[in-house]
Amino acid sequence: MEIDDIKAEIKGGIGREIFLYETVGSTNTVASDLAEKTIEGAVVVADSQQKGRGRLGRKWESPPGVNIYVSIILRPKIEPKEATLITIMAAVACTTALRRVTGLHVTIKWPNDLMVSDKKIGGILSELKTEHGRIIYAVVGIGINVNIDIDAYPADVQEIATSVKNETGMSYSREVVISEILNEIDYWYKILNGMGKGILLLEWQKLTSTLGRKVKVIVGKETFTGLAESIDSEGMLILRLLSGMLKKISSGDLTILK
Ligand code: BT5
Repeated sequence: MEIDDIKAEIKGGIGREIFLYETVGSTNTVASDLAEKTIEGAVVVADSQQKGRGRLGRKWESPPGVNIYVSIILRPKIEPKEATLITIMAAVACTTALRRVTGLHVTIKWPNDLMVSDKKIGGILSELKTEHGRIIYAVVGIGINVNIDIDAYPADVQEIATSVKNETGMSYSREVVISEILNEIDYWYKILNGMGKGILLLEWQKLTSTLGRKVKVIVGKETFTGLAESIDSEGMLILRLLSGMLKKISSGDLTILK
């Protein structure tokens, strides 16, 4: 990975500072450690991760030489209860960038999955530090399967995952994909921080494959089934339960039912 090839294409504040590592535990952990010592928009990139993380302590497969593992340090001017909007913002940015570079019909599965057809091509892990009810910083971690041959993953991940190479038959420059993502985040982050929450949510609705579908959402020990009607102004999913009642869900594991 060539840091100069990424930097040459950076247009705004996101990625003005880039920390590149051969390998780390998790780029999110490195970014959290740096967050209060560096500028907003600083980015951690690693070629591989030893302890790549998904949500709820799940493992993120992070082999070297083929994929994207980046974390971005932000200080969003939003309330902690709106934190899902950070993931919504990153998902819109990644989907737009991936569609443009690869031509693939990437869609967003609420809340944090990047999908091609019904396979996961990437995921987002947003983590927050809050104090006295305010966000001190947010770290947005992005993992994208670019040039990996999916057969190289364990069987359970092979079943649910895909990569840009698996879908297109071609290899792509990770530097190009990273710089496009960072430039899109620069664009959408300004909108989120400005008065543009409504614009962001509208764009998300255009790019999601979740709304209007019958879904199952697992939240801790509970499972809810219903129609995914909309997301609210905080990024919460609004589900029309079979009983006809509405249920707001702030995060969970969502499966689209046939
Ligand atoms: C996610 O979690 O999808 C968030 C993934 C975020 C990864 C990035 S990489 C850079 C940064 N540093 C980190 O340590 N993390 C972030 P979740 O929705 O919980 O999905 C996790 C599940 O996805 C796992 O339990 C597997 O089933 C599956 N999975 C694991 N590795 C995968 C991969 N490489 N591609 C697709 N699916 C994968």
